[in-house]
Amino acid sequence: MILALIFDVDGTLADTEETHRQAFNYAFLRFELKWEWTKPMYRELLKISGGKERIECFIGALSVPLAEKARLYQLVPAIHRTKTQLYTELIADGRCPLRPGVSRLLAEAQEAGILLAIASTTTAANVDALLTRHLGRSGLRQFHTIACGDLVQQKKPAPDIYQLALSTLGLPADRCVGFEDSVNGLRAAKAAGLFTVVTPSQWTAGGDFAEADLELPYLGDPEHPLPPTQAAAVGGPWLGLAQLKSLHAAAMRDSVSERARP
Ligand code: XBP
Ligand code: MG
Repeated sequence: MILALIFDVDGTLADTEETHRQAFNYAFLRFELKWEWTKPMYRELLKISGGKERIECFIGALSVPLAEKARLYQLVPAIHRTKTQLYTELIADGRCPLRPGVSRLLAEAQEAGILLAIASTTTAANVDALLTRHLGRSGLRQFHTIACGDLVQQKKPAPDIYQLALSTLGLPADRCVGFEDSVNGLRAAKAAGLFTVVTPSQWTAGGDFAEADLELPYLGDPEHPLPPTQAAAVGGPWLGLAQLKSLHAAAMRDSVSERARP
């Protein structure tokens, strides 16, 4: 039985990382730093969860004197605040639509009285900007719990943000489903004990998603039906609540029989 759906944000609810990348580069310009994160560089940097941590990792790899590195490290919080301001302004114009099937599944869950939660590495301001833009002010209130950003020390792939979401929901992991787009996110959700659906984005496609309970190109809806192979695996043209419940129940039965095996 599923009592809550817990969604990652970036790459899962919407394909936002190109906008993050642009916001980082605009912020670097504002600080007169001659840094530009190209798409190939950003794909690599995305392996580091968290924008501040990503900037720090980038600084660590720069060939500059130690004193200059120390000066740059001091600037990271201010650079990241500027980046977040720029990102929320960019998101406000609707450039990052919700991915196919997200709105549909959120509505189905609400209709069925299933709780909704967020477990994201990004900041609360960024989550607000995206959800408000696409779901309106009431959109934020659809979510019982928004666990995000610096509410936890250890970011994904550590399970902390999912454990925070679960404890705030007051639900056990085996009654919840996680939705992710990245290997870091999948590892975090699985380490928290969640049945996890992965819908890789353009930035995370090709990752090792072997431990996912279900991997789909997107959740799907009448305008964007799943490809035949995935539709057959799911038991319908998109991942509806009924299909999800059936897949989750089968996985729970398997794990019970696995544990019972001598
Ligand atoms: C993805 C991340 C975030 C974003 C940038 O978060 O790792 O760091 O790339 O946002 P999610 P910040 O867990 O939602 O996939 O600069 O606010 O960190
Ligand atoms: Mg993500």
